[in-house]
Amino acid sequence: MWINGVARDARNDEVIERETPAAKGVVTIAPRGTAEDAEDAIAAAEAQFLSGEWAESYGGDKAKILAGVAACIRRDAEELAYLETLETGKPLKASLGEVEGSADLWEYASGLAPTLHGDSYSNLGPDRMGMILRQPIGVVSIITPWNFPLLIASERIPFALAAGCSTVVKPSEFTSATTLRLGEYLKECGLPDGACNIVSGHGHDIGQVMIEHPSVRMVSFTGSPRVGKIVMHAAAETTKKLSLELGGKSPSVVFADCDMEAAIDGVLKGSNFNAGQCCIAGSRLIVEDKIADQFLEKLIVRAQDLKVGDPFDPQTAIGAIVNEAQFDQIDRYVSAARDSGASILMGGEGDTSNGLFYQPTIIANAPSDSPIAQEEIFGPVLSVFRFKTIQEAIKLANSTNFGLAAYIWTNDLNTALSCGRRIEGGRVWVNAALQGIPEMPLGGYRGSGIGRETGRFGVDEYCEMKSLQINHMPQAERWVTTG
Ligand code: TXE
Repeated sequence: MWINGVARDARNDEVIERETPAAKGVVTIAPRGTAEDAEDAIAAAEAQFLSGEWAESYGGDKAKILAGVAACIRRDAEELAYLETLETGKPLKASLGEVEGSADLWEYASGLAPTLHGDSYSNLGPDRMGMILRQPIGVVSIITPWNFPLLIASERIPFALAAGCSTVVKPSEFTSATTLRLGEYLKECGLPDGACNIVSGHGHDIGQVMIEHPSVRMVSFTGSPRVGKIVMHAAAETTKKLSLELGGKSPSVVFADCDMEAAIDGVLKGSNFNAGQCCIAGSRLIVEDKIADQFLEKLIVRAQDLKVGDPFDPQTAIGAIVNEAQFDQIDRYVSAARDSGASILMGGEGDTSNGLFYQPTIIANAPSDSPIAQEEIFGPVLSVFRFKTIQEAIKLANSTNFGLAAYIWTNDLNTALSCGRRIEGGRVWVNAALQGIPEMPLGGYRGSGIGRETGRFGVDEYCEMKSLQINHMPQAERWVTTG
C-alpha cells in the first residue's frame, strides 16, 4: 500500500489472495489494510494538504507529474493489462483498451491543472472589487469497484489531484493490483508524499473510516446502490460532499429507420461488454414494434457468434464473471424471470467447471415492472421491450429508478434530438455504444448517483468556490453611526 509516499504492508501483515475467476489459482496478493492503516493514510493526506506543498503548487508543475503518470501507464501497458485480466477475468484486448483509456484520462486531467481559474468583478463600484477563487476541497476519499479498476480510478484520482486535493484511495478487494501500481508511478514522477495514499482492503474493514473521518471533506464512491446509501448516511454525520456513481439499467432504443447492422452490433456490445458488468451496460433493448421480430432474429444469430471463455484467447468476446456472488446474482435474476413466465430467447446458462462464465442471454416478455426489467443484474443479460411511438419509447426508457446512460439508434435527426433531450441519463449516445472519452463528463440521474466525473467539470467536483470581496478605498458610510 502507499501511505505518505512509502510502500508498506498492512499493520497486522494480513493479506488478500485473489484467485482469478477465469480459471483456478491465486494470481495476486495485496495487503489487507486495517482501519488504523486508513487512519494513517488520512493523517498523511491531511498533513500534506495543510502544508500546501501540493495544493498550492504551480498548476504547470502539477501537470508535469500527472502527464508523467500517463507516460508510465503507456510504458507498462501490457503488464497492466495482464494484471487487469488476471484479476477481473476480462478479455486481454479489453484490458489493453482500458489501460489506453486510463492513460488518456491522466493526460487530459494534466492539461486541466494549469487552466484552473476563478473569476473576477471590477464593475462592483469604484471602491469595491470581487474575486471568485476556485480552491481544492481538501482530503478526498476515493472508493472504487472491480469492474474497470484502473479506468475508474483514473476517472477520479488525476482530477482530484489536478484540483490540488490530497487523496486516500481504496480499490476493490478483488482488484487492487493496477491501482497500487499508480502509487508507484506517482512516486516515480515526483508527487509530494501524502498527496495520494492507496490503501488496499475490504470495504467493511476500512470503508467506514474513510467515509466518517472528520478530516475527510469529500467522498467519491463508485459501487452498489446498497453501499452508496451506507455512504450517504455515514457522510451525513460530518456533512461531507459526495460524488456517487451507483450503476444503471440503461436502455438501447432502436428505431425502425436505424442502420440495422450497426444497431445490432451496438446493442450486443452494450449488453455484453465486460460480460455486462458495466455501470453503463445497455441492459434493456427497447425496439420499435415494426422491426422487432426481424431485429431480434438477426441479433440472436450474431449473439451466437460471441465467444465466451479464456480471456487470453484473442477470439474471446466475453470473459469471466468477477466472483461467485456476482455469478449467483446473475443466475438468480435469470431463474426468477424464467419462473415468472418470461421467454429466454437465448442463453440463460452459466458454466462453473473451470472459472465463472455466463452465456449471453436475451429475455423477452418480462413485465416492465419486474426485477429483470428494473434492477441492475451486472451480467450479459439483455431484456427486450417493444414500442410503437416515440413517446412510448421515451417513457419506457425513463421507467426505472436509474438514469446513467442511454443509446439511441436512428438516422432521423428529429428523433435523435427529441430522445437525446428527454431521456434521463448522464451520458446519451446516438448511433454509438460505450465510447467514453475524457472530455465528456459522466454521472447519473436519480438512483444512479450524484455529481459528475471527468471532462472539465470533473475537476470542479473537487473544488470549493470562494467569493473574496475587497473594499479598496476608505469607506465614507458607516453602518453604525455615532452621536
Ligand atoms: O459492490 P460494493 P459489489 C453494482 C452491481 C453489482 C453490485 C454489487 O450491480 O452487482 O453493485 O457489487 C467498497 N463502506 N456495482 O458488492 O460492495 C468495496 O470494498 C465503504 C455497480 O462488489 O458496493 C469496493 O471497493 N466501502 C458499480 C466498493 O465499495 C465499502 C460497480 C464497491 O463494492 C463498503 C460495482 C462499506 N461499508 C458494482 N462495503 C458501478 N457503478 O459501476 C463495500 N465497500
